Amino acid sequence: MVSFSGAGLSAESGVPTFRDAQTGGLWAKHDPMRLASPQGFAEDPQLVSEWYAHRRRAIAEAQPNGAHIALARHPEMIHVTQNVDDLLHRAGAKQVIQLHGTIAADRCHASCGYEEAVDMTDPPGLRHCPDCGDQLRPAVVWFGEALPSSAWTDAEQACRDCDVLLVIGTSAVVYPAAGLIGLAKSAGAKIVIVNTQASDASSLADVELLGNASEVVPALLEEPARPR
Ligand code: BJW
Ligand code: ZN
Repeated sequence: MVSFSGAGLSAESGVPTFRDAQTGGLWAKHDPMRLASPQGFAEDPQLVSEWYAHRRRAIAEAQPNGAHIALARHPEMIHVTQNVDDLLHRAGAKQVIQLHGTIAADRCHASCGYEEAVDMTDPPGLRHCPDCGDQLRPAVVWFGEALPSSAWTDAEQACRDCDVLLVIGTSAVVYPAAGLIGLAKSAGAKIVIVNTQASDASSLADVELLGNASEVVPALLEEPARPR
């Protein structure tokens, strides 16, 4: 079994999902789709930097929920995630593939190769690359940018090889990541979806379980009680 997760996995830890992020709060008037793009960064780097600082602090305060913990209890599982948070790692998961990078590091916007971990509790503001002088930016994948090639290759392999793809908390609208569900299905895997509502992947589901990830995933993965 391989898991393929999105923002819904971390929602109950208090990390807002991408497509619900506009409901209320300080950042309600800003479109996350715009902020998470090279165009948004070019237009207003200070705004994008402040948005990431806000999210980094929120993630630093968040704790893994029951779904992260249940997934991490299966060391044989590969976890392909679109999430940039570190909650699967903090739950103890070892095999995590982050398709959209990590919010826990900054990298050089000019792709000179410079990358450094950031303090999530006290995130830095705008800074320049010590190697080439370009701007540093979060080590995440923005719209229009290529996914890290080794993460993508490993994720494709995992999805081709699995018997069951457990799809958790994703709207399945962002590509190429969402295409992994169809890839797994074409390769013969059963598709099990956990989401609070129907998603763009619903038509591919062999089993669709509607509910909160923190309740459904532990119930699904827990060891059956042994007869005495
Ligand atoms: C619960 C729950 C609970 C809630 N329990 N469930 C037209 C067609 C196809 C593709 C394109 C197109 N036009 C443009 C594109 C390409 C574009 C794309 O896909 N756009 C679509 C929006 C149309 N893709 C790209 O640009 C990608 N790159 C690319 O294509 O490169 C080409 C290239 C090749 C070679 C060289 C150069 C370029 C890159 C995509 C990067 C996405 N990045 C983001 C931001 C990351 C950084 C950050 O976080 O700041 O990744 S966008 C955002 O969406 C984030 C997420 O990982 C991603 C997916 O969202 P996710 O996780 O599904 O979240 P939500 O909010 O959408 O859904 C949450 C779900 O949870 C919902 O279903 C809820 O119901 C559910 N839920 N609570 C269970 N408690
Ligand atoms: Zn650089």
